[in-house]
Amino acid sequence: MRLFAKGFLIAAALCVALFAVQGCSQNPSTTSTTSGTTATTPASTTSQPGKKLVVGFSQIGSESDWRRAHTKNIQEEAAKRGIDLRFSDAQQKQENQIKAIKNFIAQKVDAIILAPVVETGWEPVLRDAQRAHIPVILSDRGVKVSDPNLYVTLVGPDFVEEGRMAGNWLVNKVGNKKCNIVELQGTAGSAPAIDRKAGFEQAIKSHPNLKIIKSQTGDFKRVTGQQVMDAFIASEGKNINAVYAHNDDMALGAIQSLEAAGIKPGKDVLLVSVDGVKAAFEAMIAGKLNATVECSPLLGPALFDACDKAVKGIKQPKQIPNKEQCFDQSVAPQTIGSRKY
Ligand code: GZL
Repeated sequence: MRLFAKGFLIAAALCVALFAVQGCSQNPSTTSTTSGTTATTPASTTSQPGKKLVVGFSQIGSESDWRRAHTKNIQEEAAKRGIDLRFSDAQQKQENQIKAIKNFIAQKVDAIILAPVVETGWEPVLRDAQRAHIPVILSDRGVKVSDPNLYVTLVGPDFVEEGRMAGNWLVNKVGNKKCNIVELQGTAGSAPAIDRKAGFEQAIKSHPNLKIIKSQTGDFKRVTGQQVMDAFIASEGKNINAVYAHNDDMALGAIQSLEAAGIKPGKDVLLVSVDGVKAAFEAMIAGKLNATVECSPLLGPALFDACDKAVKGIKQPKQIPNKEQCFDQSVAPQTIGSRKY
């Protein structure tokens, strides 16, 4: 019996020792090689034929639901395509975007996507990219440059048309009634703020009963939109008949401000905005927002198609716009289910 016990103990000890060795080499990230040494390889190695596209993306920030949806869509699309995306969030500061672009050039990326916070001040850094033979694709906002060859194309909408659609909706809604409008502008100097203002003014120009009585930037942010609306109510009070907000986030801030002042948004004061984010549809269903003009942030596929073509030297149009439409309370309930951002 004693001999058996001894043998059993030795066998058990051998099993433990063997398991310990095996346990280490069973580590999923370690594979044993014929020479007996172990080569550590990452758990999911990708051995893609050819080179991965490396794209630097200078994003403005995360100031709105639209911007956050835009970032998410681009990151997801890059992952789907196996693109090495170098992402930089500029916190809405142009100097941070310029620094990011210089870093992308130093990293010798294949292409740069730039969502420019404002229209001007890009010439020098775009020339740096041109000298480095790195194509620049603009996302959602345009730039003012002396040489249009400093960027390949703009994947983005017609902001003037978006402003016109918002203005036309309000013109049709108020008919001949007096309509004093307060305007919450987007980021000062940005293409959407400049062009959405221009388009809206074009639409109301021939309707003297509609008048913009106050206009100020809310920087595309909900909190700032609320603060500016507080100031508008303090100075204009019941004289306000409508709010035109350059994006839904500021409109939602204005709604909070109106409610705090005991004014019924969507009823006592009409509200029309731009973007078409889900929260805007929820506000329309609640009767607090009257209309929103769509401006899709889901630009990832078109942006990376443009990058692919740019690195292959395929000629592209200077702008690749989206198809957009205006949604109001009458269609919000049956539309919200299909919204993708
Ligand atoms: C429009 C985009 C604007 C959105 C805002 O393409 O640049 O910036 O309308 C966002 O919500 O902040």
